[in-house]
Amino acid sequence: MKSKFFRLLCLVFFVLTGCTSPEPPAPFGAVPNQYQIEWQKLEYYMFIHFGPNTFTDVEWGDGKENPKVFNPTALDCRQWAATAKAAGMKAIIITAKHHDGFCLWPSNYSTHTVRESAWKDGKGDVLKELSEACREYGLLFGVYLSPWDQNHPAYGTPEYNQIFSSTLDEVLSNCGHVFEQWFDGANGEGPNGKRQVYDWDLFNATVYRNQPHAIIFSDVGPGCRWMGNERGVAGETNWSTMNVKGFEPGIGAPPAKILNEGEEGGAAWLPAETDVSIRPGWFYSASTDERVKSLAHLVDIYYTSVGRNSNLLLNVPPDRRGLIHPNDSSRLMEFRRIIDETFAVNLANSAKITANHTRGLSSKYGAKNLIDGKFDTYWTTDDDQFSATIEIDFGKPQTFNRLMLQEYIPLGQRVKTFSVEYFDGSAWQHIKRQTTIGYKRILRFPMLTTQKLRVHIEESLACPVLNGIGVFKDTEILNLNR
Ligand code: FUL
Repeated sequence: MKSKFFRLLCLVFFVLTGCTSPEPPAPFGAVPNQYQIEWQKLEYYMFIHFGPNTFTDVEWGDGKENPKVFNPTALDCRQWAATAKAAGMKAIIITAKHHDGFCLWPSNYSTHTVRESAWKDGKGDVLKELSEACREYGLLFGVYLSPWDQNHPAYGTPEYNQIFSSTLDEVLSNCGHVFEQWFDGANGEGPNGKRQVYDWDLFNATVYRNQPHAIIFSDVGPGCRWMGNERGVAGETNWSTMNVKGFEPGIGAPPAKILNEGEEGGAAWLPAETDVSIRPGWFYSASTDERVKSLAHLVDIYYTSVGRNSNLLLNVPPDRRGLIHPNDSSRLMEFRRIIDETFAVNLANSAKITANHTRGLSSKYGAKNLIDGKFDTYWTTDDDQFSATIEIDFGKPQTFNRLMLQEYIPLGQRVKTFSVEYFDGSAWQHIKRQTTIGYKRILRFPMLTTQKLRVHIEESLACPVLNGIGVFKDTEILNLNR
């Protein structure tokens, strides 16, 4: 009785004072599905290129190689998983079948597989071992399969599309949960000199039939998109939206600039994934043992991928023993240390954070949500407010050189341009003007000491919705202050 009365009183109070929170903003444009949101949060994971090429020192085998060359002497997928985990990665994607057609599992649809190899007397199955190792280490498991197959006799005939679809069925029904299906769009000639007309609708349908939640990677998705180069450099402007109508993976793909930058207002939600190798090639070669990317280069790639609204798929190719070489693993550990140290302390967390516009003046949408560490709470403005300023007052001078911003992507990507300023004691000084934020944007600038920082959202396609802000000082170990 008492509580009923209390509730009534509250209602009267809210109606009289108009204190009820306004509705959240409506989603804007193309938005991610639940699985694309979860995928985006992975941020950083491992690519593994492994197969006959590892043993023949080529990047593209021609499908005529003797399958017996595949013979790792100490293959240990648990070592790969342990390395990925220790590097801070969340998943592993492996080349189950590369352009040479060789299958890392004993496929019923090919005679060019581990079964025909010398490894474990033909009784081995790399996919089984790796998917189990990923489960053991709490990593997600994904597969790369190239439709281009230089070994299969049916390649180049309509029959091959069915064979490739059955091959997908086999892999995707045998390895437990597969978080990502990586489709290489390459389309060269097969053993009979013919190219294949790929049936992408059939391939995608096969993936979804087996793994309804998988993110399908290709030049045009439908889950995520190739970012347009293999150097690890996503566009400074990077929309997670793109128009895919009329395009196909491979030769029919959109121009590299569009893949790199996405398209403002694009009809599909198609976030970028950055694939890049830690070595000059995708496959292991002893000749590149001393050419593992430098720590500074890897850190730079982190900022030009994860820091530019893209996931990072970093290739770490196992050697002929079937182990990740110490030159690669030690570099990964150094890399993780730098990233962990840089982002350990968010100076904004202990600051006073305010905004000149807040939706319905409601604390539910207040600027404090930017530093509460929660994904689903955000700061936003009224529907007709497309620009706003967020101010961070540290209360005392702080020294930093990184700023992280995050948009709440379940409601779409909105911010088009923004600028950043700091207070030098008497006036506001310009630091940077930039385009697009997306799931995560990290700006680098010369170290500065100031008590106040502000971010102007200058142009947004709809009212801005941000759920995170971070201010960091990078570790000075590397002197990467740029
Ligand atoms: C490309 C392939 O041709 C390369 O060998 C590599 O697998 C890369 C990730 O994709 O299309």
